[in-house]
Amino acid sequence: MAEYEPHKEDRFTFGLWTVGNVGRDPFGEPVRPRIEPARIVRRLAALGAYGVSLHDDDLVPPTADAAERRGIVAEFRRVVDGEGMRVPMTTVNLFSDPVFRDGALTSLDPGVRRRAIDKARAAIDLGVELGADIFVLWGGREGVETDAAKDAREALRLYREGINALTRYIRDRGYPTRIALEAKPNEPRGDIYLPTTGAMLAFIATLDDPDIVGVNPEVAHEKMAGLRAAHAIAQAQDAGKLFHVDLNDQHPGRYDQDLRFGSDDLKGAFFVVRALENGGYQGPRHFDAHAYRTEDEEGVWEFARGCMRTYLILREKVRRFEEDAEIQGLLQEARAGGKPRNERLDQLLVDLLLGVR
Ligand code: GLT
Ligand code: MN
Ligand code: MN
Repeated sequence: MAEYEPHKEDRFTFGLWTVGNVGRDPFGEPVRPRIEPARIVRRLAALGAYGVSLHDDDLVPPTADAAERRGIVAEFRRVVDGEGMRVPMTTVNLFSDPVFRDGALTSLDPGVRRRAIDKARAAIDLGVELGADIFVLWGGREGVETDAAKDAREALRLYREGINALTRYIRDRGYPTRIALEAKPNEPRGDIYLPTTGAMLAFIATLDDPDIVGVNPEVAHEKMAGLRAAHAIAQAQDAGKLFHVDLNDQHPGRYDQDLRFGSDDLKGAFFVVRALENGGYQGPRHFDAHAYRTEDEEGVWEFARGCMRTYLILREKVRRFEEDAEIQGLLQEARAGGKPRNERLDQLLVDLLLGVR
């Protein structure tokens, strides 16, 4: 149906690493070839997306020298601009290089910490070159398998020093960049420090320059922790800290799945969309997910279309929820001190979502 066609003003973005995911998992090799960044930009533009995000290494191989880097970035910019696309966010890969295997910003080794900060600074520079004003920081390796190896308070102190070094860099350069911290409870580490959005929010208050640091809640990561993603988003909004969002899905209690948005839990996804749409969130609706490992490239674009389509359908359901006389009447009654009719309310929502209302 044409009414669920995405358009640029819907502000849908995808990481290069998401549609570019080759389907490798801990037990199996890639199942589809890498898609070149320029092709990703062109195909997503044709599907109605607003832009792309990227890790430093998704675009520029870590082995590239300065001249190669300049060429790659200039050519990428040409394609992005030519397609009327944007790069609102960049991030840094502080997890693939074996040097970061026991932490990057929280490594006990000062040389490793310096490398992590240098790499993050270069990724911030890259973002500024590409017009991004959000820098996501996901501390994938900032954790432990055994607390015998690191004291959690020392790790938090090191983490804070690292982020303080980055905000200083942003201020010194006069960049417009704001940092969005992304929480995840585990994987690839046994335990990752600051495992939830709520923990990140408390930590931000301890930084030197908290104004330019917020959060990037990810639906799947909150679900991995057994939590409700829409509540994490609400708390971030309440704190004025919802700088970015990662939309996807997850079967609770599993490994990190990064499933297509809304594919596991439509009701949970409905409340995520409602929080974003009603809460004044103006940033990108960013999908951090990937196609099933069964898929070839055609399946990847089917996946991308599905993420956006589901969001738009749910956005329409939100509008209907807010305009539904019976639903709103029951809410009014509750606010006026009437008895709760939560069973009725929830069934009305279920009817709405199942398309019979
Ligand atoms: C990685 C992770 C994501 C993060 C990305 C940004 S990388 O795919 O699982 O949740 O947002 O570093
Ligand atoms: Mn994830
Ligand atoms: Mn993410």
